[in-house]
Amino acid sequence: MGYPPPMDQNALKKQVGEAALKYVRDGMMLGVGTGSTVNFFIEALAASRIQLKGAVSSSEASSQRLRAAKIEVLELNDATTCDVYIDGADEVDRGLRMIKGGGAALTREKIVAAASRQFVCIADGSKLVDVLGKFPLPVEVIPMARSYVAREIVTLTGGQPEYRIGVKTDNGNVILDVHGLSITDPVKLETDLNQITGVVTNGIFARRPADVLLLGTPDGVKTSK
Ligand code: ABF
Repeated sequence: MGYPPPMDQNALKKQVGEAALKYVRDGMMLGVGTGSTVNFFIEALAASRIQLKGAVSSSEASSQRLRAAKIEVLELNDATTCDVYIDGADEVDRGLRMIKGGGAALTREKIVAAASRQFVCIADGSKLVDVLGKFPLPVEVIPMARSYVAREIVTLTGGQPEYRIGVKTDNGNVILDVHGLSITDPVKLETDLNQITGVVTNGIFARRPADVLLLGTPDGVKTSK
């Protein structure tokens, strides 16, 4: 084996989680997403001396971690807007459009992203793709509409929706993961899926893409804007 050993995925996530601190300043209202990369960011934030005005979180899991780090967590309705939103992705393309929702927090993530002035996406290099869709696309659905929405998704996309058994979102809904997509026009598919009655949100983040991507690679953090 060569030396130093190749960085594993967790080391790359940690690297970008720490790099994201550069976008955070004293007095900010910070939006915080969900997932293992964000957990590294929260860890770095907790160890920093940054004094936030407060944070808005996209999941109960992240809220707990923030509170454990003595960071005040506010409701978005009370915070109104966030200066910066830091979150991970399941896939991201070169136009900084993303698939998100592998952790089932897509609706709250999309709301906090929409209410934030700047979206900084943090991801390890394995998440960068030419065309979105290899990662099954999460769609949050009102429970009683599940099979109707699944049939409509097949007709609209030709993909195969799979019910994520045993998962309930923080909003009390269910998730369909759509397999077999090649998303060449993410803005259109994001819009079209939202027209199916019973869909709460879909995991394409293209209408509001990230503003900055911090990508963790063995050669260091690559920044795209
Ligand atoms: C969230 O966390 C999600 O939208 C996405 O599903 C996931 C990213 O995964 P991880 O950071 O754990 O690799 O941002």
